Amino acid sequence: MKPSHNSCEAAPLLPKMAETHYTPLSSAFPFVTSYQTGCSSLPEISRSTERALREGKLLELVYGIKETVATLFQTPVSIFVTGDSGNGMSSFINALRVIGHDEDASAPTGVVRTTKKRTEYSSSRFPNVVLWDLPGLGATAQTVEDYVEEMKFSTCDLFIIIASEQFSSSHVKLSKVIQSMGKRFYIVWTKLDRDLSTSVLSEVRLLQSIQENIRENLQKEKVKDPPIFLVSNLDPLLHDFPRLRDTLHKDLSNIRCCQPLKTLYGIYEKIIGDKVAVWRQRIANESLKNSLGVRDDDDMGECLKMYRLIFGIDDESLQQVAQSMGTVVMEYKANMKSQTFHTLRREDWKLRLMTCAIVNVFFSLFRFLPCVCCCLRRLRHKHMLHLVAQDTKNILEKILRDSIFPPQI
Ligand SMILES: Nc1nc2c(ncn2[C@@H]2O[C@H](COP(=O)(O)OP(=O)(O)OP(=O)(O)O)[C@@H](O)[C@H]2O)c(=O)[nH]1
Ligand SMILES: [Mg+2]
Repeated sequence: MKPSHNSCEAAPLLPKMAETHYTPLSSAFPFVTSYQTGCSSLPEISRSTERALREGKLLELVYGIKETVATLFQTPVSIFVTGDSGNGMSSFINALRVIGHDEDASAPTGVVRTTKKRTEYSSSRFPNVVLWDLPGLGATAQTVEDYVEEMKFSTCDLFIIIASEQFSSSHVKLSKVIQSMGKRFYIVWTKLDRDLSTSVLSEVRLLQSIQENIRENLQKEKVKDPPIFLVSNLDPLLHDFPRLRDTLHKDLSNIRCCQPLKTLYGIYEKIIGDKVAVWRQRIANESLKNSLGVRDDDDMGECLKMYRLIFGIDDESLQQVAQSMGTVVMEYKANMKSQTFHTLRREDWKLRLMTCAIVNVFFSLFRFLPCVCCCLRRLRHKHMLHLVAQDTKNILEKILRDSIFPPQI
């Protein structure tokens, strides 16, 4: 008999998109890098996942999460490419798009000051991303504050600061301002081909000294370590370009998904909390045999199976989830305490204590005192319920993480 879920029904927790407010990122969703993003909307589809979770239908929940993530992946993202004039910003945009400087769609480049107003570019390699080529900072007498205002830095999701020849005070100031806005940024050192051809140092030593110089300058102004990439715009597939593209793809996923999915995880935690509260009431007030649908409410192994079924983390559901996520079930079971009653006891000292031999003897001795036995039974059940709920949260967190970055098997 499947346990009833009716009493767990509640109104949807997710407000309409326009009404949704999101808290800043925190360690509550540990898999994401903590930085502010421009994207914060959660598609309506995610509402269906709330219902699935309430009903303990994990596979339906996975489908909903996948649809949600697919929609979030289409969120437009703005990347600003900034730096001192002549550092190679426009050339970098062309290199990132892997197009030649003489192609029609390329950003104009030149030895004299070339980019005079913000211009947007796109690339099929980064769908729904706008790459903004900005006029260089050093070209005018304006302050960094005026530049930030004029270029509309607040509308940007991720910044790429371009430097070459020297890491100047303008680069440090830009880094500081962007850090204070809580936004993600990279430092990209260009014209590495020139450095390599003119330097007396070995290649390894030269790369090290450029990185160290950038880090020292930033540390003096208390700017935390951003990712640093050393490239030549003449070789868009060499040096740090592959690593840069990789990092960018990961950060784009984070920018688009982390805030909404963190919100979703918060909602799931609340639903699980509500479900636990309902079942605690049942444990306190009802006959467990009836509400759980078990033959013997002292058979902890059988009861555990029913609790796992209630939360949708039974073996069959986990198998289906793993299949749908394109991975093996052990991925989801590996860190799960409640695989069996034996593993749960092994992992949890409180449950071990509640079900140890002495307590069991006490249990059989006081069989004629139903109040005492009933009290102990309820304690055991409430604790087991709590442990299964905790496993459910961990599994949900993994599903959310895997839906952004699929596990490699
Ligand atoms: N050797 C070499 N030259 C580069 C590289 N990147 C850019 N350049 C050259 O540097 C000059 C300036 O490049 P741009 O991309 O126009 O620089 P920018 O920062 O956009 O400059 P403005 O638009 O004028 O502010 C051009 O002559 C480019 O060909 C590079 O990686 N290696
Ligand atoms: Mg330019």
